[in-house]
Amino acid sequence: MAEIKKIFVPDIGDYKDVAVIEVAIKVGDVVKADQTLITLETDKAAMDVPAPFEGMVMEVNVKVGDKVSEGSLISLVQVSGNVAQAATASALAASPSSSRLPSPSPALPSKVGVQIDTAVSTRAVAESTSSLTMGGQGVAHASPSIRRFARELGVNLAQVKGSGAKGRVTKDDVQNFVRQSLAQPRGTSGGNGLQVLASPVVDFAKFGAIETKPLSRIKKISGANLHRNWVTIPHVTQFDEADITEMEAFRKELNSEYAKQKIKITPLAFMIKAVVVALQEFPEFNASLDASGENLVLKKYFHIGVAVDTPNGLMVPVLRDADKKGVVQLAKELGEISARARDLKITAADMQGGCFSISSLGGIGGTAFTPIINAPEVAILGVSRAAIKPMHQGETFVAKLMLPLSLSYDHRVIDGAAAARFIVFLSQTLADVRRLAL
Ligand code: CAO
Repeated sequence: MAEIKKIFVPDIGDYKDVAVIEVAIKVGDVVKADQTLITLETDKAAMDVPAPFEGMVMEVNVKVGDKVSEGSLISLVQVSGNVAQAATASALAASPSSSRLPSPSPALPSKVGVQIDTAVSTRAVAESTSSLTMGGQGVAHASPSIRRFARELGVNLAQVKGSGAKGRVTKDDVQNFVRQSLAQPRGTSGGNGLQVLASPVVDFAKFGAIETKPLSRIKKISGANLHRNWVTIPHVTQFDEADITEMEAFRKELNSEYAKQKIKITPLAFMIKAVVVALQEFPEFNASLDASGENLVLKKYFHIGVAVDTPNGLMVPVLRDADKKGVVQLAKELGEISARARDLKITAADMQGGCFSISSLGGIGGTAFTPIINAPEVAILGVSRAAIKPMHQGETFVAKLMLPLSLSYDHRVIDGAAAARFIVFLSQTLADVRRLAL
């Protein structure tokens, strides 16, 4: 024998038109006595309205955002057989005109739901009032204050394991849940296939002697930026070699000429100038994505960042208006700004406003590397050590000084073909320094 009963909003004190902030049931759910049906929120507190008896939900008559008062209809619930007798014996006795319906299949609840009796409502309301102050959501049971606390922290209580009486979620449970979530590696995200394993925690001392040294402040800051850029920008690196045989001869001439002025002209000064010429030819490399990620901001100025290796870590000061300066002036400024970076005399402003960065490891060695883009820039040039190589020319091999270039670019903005054109243009410019004057 089954019976359809109405559940109304019980006595909620002096409150009227209270907002429904959560609906924890749907048609077809089997709810247990005391299980939360809905949560109401006044300006002072959140209140759960629990089911006064066990049964199957036939209709849900409220939705999130509705305003309800005492007596508003929440749901129609079918109470069947022994459950009804045990849970609501007195309600049945007081409702002689209750509809007695055959047990519906879950697929037909709405059909059955229209044949209800209004006379049971008062008793249902009275029963639900008794346990109004405590409630639960699905398997998560928690007091209104804990539910509010969890809501404020954005915690879905259904994911929190309760350690209190009868599995109720406590404040500690919510706090522990938040702690554990924060301890997860950054960048972890569910549902999009990108799952990052937590780094293994190893007791290195088990394997031999160790010493722990804190990272420098600069390393911590640059590390966080490098990590963000590495995981958020789809990088591709394009390689090439530039024939700088002539450039090197010219550089040496200039170098001896300016030695008395204590200006050291390294290949990097030529590189800065050549990069500016290439940026003028390919404006999408002198650009950034805007905050929406849907527009490219093209810059009409040419500020070039240069990675400087300092004892405290990597810094990238910016040489401004490189298009308006000659190679000698750029060499002079490069010497000054890298010295200031090494002496930690550089300011935050010195490192802002860059359009494109160059990272030169040519003074140290190596044949190629894959530099990380300095966001919000869209490309970076890595320079490795020049070496003399036999290059095929006409019918023979000729010794040439070849400079390895590595161009990393943001593939969201720059196509592979454009990157190849950029680096070929750059190589040609370096191979014929007269082009720097164009
Ligand atoms: N091929 C061959 N020789 C090169 C060269 C190259 N690509 N680049 C520089 N050299 C030579 C210079 O001519 C100089 O030779 P001399 O002492 O005989 O005159 C020597 O190498 C040292 O140059 P330098 O490193 O002092 O000067 P620079 O202008 O090339 O670089 C600076 C300046 C500040 C960029 C550099 O000192 C530096 O810090 N480089 C490291 C950048 C870095 O860490 N990048 C990695 C970032 S990503 O992790």
